Amino acid sequence: MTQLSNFVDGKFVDGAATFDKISPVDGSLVARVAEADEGTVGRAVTAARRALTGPWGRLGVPDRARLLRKIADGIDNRFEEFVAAEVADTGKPVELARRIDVARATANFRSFADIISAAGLDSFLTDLPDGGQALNYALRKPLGVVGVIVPWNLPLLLLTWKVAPALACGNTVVVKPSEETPSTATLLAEVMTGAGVPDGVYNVVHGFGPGSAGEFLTTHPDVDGITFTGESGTGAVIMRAVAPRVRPVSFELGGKNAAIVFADADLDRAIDGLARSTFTNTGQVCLCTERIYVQRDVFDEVAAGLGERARAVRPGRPEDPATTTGPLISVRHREKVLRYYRLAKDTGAEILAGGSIPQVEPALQAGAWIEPTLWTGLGNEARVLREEIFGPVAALVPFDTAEEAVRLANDTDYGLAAAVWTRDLETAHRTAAALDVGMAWVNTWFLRDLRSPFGGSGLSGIGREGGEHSLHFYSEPTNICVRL
Ligand code: NAD
Ligand code: 6OD
Repeated sequence: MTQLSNFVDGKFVDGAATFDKISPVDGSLVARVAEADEGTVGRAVTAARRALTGPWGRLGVPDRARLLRKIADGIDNRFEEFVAAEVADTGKPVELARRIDVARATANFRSFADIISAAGLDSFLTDLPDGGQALNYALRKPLGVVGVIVPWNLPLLLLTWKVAPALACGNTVVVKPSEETPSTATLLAEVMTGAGVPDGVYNVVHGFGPGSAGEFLTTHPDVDGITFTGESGTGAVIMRAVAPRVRPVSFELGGKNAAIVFADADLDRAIDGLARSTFTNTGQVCLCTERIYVQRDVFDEVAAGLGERARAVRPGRPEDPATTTGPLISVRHREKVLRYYRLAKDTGAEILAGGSIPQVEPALQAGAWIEPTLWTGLGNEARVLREEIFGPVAALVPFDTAEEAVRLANDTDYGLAAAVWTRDLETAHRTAAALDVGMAWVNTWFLRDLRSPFGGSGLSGIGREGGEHSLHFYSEPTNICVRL
């Protein structure tokens, strides 16, 4: 059985208490994890503060970029170990972990090495009323000690999406991975050491939220900013925790994402895209579609095609090449998703596919398996169309005009992502621009250029990360004005 420790000031340290990480595949024990108490979190923050003024603080951009590339190489050298650790924690198919989670982790480090190397800063030559001039130029300074709190759905991808730009800008980090996925953040500590990242720059504290490492980190007086990905409700709690010290936050929160399918769309392509956007990672991606608005003329065709795709999803062991879906992250999360399945039925939904727990081999029955599910017959007033479920599930609703589709899609408290399926160029651009979301796709889903802004509005978050947008959060410019 694997034992996982906290990582503080370049050393692995245990805590007074431990907790068990349970496999969502079969209910077995994956790891016993050292929980960081308040003292351990405090020591991690102190180490991170000290490291800011040590050798790390004296590195210039080219040296930091070189280190980021070495970290990416270090992950690549142990690629299959990272895949195995991510799969053990989440139960996702091995192929998915290879193609998305671990591949994106290395891409995050390499791309932020490039982005910081190319980043400029403002400078202005100002003409003064007396005929003189002043030179204004801005310097980029790190924010300082950054608390990084991440969820369990794409653990290493989301962690490196924040740690890479934070280090690129010269910060030090204290990372709190999800209690459900402690493994890859811990493995990354070994890679950091191997790459030559100085002690105290990357620290990991394990534990839960309230009364545990999450709360100790967000309430610590010496943390300069918090970057958080997780539920909107947790974001609100963290906002209150940092408010007395007026610390900056970057929040990537929940979604209730819509897809709009126009009658002129390439329907095979749209159905394929909808199946991916609804069922990928067992629906546990913040960008997943949970509301599908379909133009009335093609509603039956799309419903039939997507229903077929839902029934074709194959649950099974992550390493089996025939497996196309893993379980949910935990039996506890499955209880939440099943509550929504029951609620939809009680609200009068027609069940197009799924709705319950699938048949799996006896050895997997203690796992968190769930059927991909589709509903019709409900409108936006139903709770299952308003609240984030975070499972492989969507409701299909018909519409007649483009205006109605946009109104329905925007009728939500969330504002993260949406997808538009159409062959008509004007419809595509007009609809995408009218959607109140941080990210809209046309005839695709999940495609990302790491330089583009990522984030949402409303309950979906505060701020944008990605490319230069990340640099804005992870650095503090100082403007210097020189009278010439
Ligand atoms: P969560 O909010 O329960 O937990 C996320 C992290 O916060 C975990 O590490 C957890 O231990 C910690 N945490 C919980 N309570 C805390 C507290 N009071 N103080 C400090 N830390 C605390 O979310 P989850 O269930 O792990 O992840 C699923 C959620 O994440 C979904 O809502 C999903 O939409 C969202 N998500 C959003 C994005 C995005 O980019 N917008 C990406 C992935 C996931
Ligand atoms: O692609 C990304 O960078 C990103 N942040 C994806 C988030 C997925 C949410 O679950």
